[in-house]
Amino acid sequence: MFGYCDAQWQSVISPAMPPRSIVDPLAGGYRRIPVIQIGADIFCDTKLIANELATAYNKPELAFETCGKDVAEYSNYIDTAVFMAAVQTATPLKAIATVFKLFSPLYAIKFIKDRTAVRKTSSVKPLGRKPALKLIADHYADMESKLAENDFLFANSPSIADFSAYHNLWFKNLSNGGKPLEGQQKVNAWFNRMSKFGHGQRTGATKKNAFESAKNQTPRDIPENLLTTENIGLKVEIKPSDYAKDSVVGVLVGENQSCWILARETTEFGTLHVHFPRQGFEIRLL
Ligand SMILES: N[C@@H](CCC(=O)N[C@@H](CS)C(=O)NCC(=O)O)C(=O)O
Repeated sequence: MFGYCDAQWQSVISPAMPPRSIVDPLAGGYRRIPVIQIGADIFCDTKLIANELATAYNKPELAFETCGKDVAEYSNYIDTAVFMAAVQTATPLKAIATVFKLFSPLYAIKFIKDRTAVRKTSSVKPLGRKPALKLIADHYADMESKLAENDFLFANSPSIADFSAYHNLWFKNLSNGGKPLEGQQKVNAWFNRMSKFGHGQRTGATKKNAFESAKNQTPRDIPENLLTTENIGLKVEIKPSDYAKDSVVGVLVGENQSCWILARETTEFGTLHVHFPRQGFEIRLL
């Protein structure tokens, strides 16, 4: 998406599992990747990241509210059902072998322990490998038929649905050495087209850069229409409702039908605003 927008951005690499010394102090407990930071505002989950890009680069096709109902539903299906199926398609042995190939033996063991704990607290019922393989095969077949009509899934230019679909295939390619799909030529050609967007104007950044930016800026103003509900000002916790459900505590300072904004007071950075989409997340009054 950053490439498609030709966005200027800075990348901070985080370890594959917590503790994540850069993200943790900023996001305040939300453990999932990716997040983006714009000064003292932290945006959790791809949905909100896409919204920020859509607004900053005038790409309504990337935002859930403006991409159209079919696109939003398809993208959401891929980000939930297809993503969960995709991670179940490897045999346990192959998954373990990949982890040991990527990490040192000690880190690999810690990583497997971490993911086992995430799985135990997950509310997503595992499909099982066979049904997962079938769901993925059906998904590729569906993409192939969509791509018979257009260069991208819903039109001749991409939308958020294409980026949702792309990351699953990217993940698959990573673990199978980039072998093209058999019998899905249009999906393979689309994958190459998508890859060409690249990553935009990316430069590397350090923990120091990220922390200074949070410290030296104040959160941006909250639009009036997010300030109208009776929950504003209450202490709450927000967490994902599916898996990796670590929560963030703060004061609710913004709310509408699609997002929540939490204020966190920190000694290190002053006030930070952490933004969450409502879809896939839950809130609890404290
Ligand atoms: N709906 C989230 C999903 C993010 C997600 O599941 N990220 C994985 C890595 S790809 C994760 O953070 N897993 C737990 C962890 O690594 O701590 C989004 O789109 O941002």
